[in-house]
Amino acid sequence: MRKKSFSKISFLLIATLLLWLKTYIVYKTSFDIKIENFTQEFILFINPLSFLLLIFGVGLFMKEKNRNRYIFGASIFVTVLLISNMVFYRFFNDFLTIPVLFQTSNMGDLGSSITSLFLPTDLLMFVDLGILYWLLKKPTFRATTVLTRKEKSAYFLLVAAVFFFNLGLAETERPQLLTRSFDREMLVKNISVYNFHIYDAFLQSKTSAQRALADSDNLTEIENYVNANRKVSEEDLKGIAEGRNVILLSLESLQSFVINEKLNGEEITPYLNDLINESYYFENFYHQTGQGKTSDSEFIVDNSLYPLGRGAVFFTNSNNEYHATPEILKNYGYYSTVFHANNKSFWNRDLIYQTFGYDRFFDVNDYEVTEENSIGWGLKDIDFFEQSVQHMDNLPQPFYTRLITLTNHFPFELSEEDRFIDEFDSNSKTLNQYIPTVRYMDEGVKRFVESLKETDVYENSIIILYGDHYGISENHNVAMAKFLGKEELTPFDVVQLQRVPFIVHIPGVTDKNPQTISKVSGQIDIRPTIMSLLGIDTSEQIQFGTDVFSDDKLSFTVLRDGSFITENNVYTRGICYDKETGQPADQAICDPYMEKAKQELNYSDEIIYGDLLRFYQENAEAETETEATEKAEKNK
Ligand code: GP9
Ligand code: MN
Repeated sequence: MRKKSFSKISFLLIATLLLWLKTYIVYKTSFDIKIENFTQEFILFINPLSFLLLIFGVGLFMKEKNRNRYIFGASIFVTVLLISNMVFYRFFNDFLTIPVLFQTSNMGDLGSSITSLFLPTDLLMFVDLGILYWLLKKPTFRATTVLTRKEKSAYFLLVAAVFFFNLGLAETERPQLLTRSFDREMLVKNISVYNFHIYDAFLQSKTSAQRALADSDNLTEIENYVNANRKVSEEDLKGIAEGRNVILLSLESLQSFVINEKLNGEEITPYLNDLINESYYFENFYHQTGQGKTSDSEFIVDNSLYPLGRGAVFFTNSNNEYHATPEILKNYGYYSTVFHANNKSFWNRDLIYQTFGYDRFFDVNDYEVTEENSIGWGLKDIDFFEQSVQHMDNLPQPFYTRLITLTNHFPFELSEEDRFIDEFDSNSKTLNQYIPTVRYMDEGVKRFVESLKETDVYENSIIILYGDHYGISENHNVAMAKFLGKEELTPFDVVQLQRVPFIVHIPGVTDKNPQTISKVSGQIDIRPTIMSLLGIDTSEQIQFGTDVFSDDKLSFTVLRDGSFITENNVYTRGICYDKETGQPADQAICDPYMEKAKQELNYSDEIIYGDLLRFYQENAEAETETEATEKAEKNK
């Protein structure tokens, strides 16, 4: 655009500049956004620009007189949005979302203190508006001429260019930013607080529409399906752990191929191998996560529903009605917590844990995190476990808790002093480094269980360990083939690599009679198994899994991409494989399970998209309130 064009929009440009600087100053002074390098700082700096140019640019379609007034009005709007986030952040250490605005419990906390959250320095937020108002009155800035069509097109092309430049840069820093790794801080850091609100509004309207179209009839059919597939047989272990604490260890990126495996003569998971000899170990257990990775595994474990095929359900449907394990266990006197030394808003955990009925989330702020005890994603596992045990000692019992490890996370970084085993030697740095970080996590688990044994918690608990999802993606198939001593990996091998360890350790029970169980199962079965061990009847709950100790449990599980595994076969990418040979088998063998696999995923999706559990009648519960209260009394 030529000089003349610029003078036509000088008021717009000044407004943009002022709001841009103001936003950046707010970023640096009011929010705690972690910056790791210069590129990230640069992204943070430029990210408000595209939105500001866009919102002010709407004014270019207005008549001369209205244009600058509109821009001034928009500046007020943007300022109010910014102040709202500042004030909200002061209290919750988080950014505003639409669901949160309607979450009464959150707002109740704010309540009367809202006025005290304003600081005198907040008045500085209006300084630029004062300047703009003054300029608005000045004849020099009066927008007298309209922009030509060409000039307008050039303007919006420039806005788009700025936006895509920003997004492109952000994607290199944080791949799959919008679909996979979701964290509000990460989004604000990369695409600006404003574009984050647009994204939030878009998702909100999508879920609202899907919810509005659903009714209770949709649930009846699903209930019939779930009831028809329910296994009701009594089995030995039912109620064996009644009243005990439940300690779940979510082991980051741990796959089964490292279990009982050696590198250069050294065991990769020496402690887990020992623990397996005192536990029930499931060698054909699969993760069922999608894009939501760790959060998806948490969702499955707490609900026995499948995660979504796209996006992370923790984020897309956090306001749904669920009947998660903490909520059910509350009736039995249980106190529920999660321990995870990361940002509480990562994967929207802070909000969805409330929805699930957790009593307490020990997030990064509950831990002593220093330069020395951190690596990669944050607090090292050994320190995490050490500090968690201290918190755990003070929990009211019985409790239901999950500890989520972090060190064995891509890119699998480790400091020299924590390397207890060699790296693997292949063309994949990822797989090479994975081995020592797995070994380190194994050491963390060992110390955790050992220090637990020193408290009175151990004897009165059951410990359940599982891998949350794969750690080595298909991009490393060549290196993986080398590790497994195979020529190359077929789709069959890739499915078999989705096996993650599942270990059930019941002190006083499994140490006397350890077992390795080959039946096919998956994360979806964890909740029904826990409930059965605790002797809690969930026969009226809508869940897709089955107690793995039930004799009637089918040797079958379905992965989120529609692949499924049976006793003798693996079905993936349209081919039915024979497990024994790894070769394609007659399609007809897989046929009987095809419909079931599809139906399970579809029904689960329907429940989530339609928020169908809100229609579910809890009064049909098998155990009456009084029975539950009696048990709760006994558990105390
Ligand atoms: C983040 C941790 C890792 O808090 O759970 O998440 P992931 O990337 O594995 O889903
Ligand atoms: Mn994970």
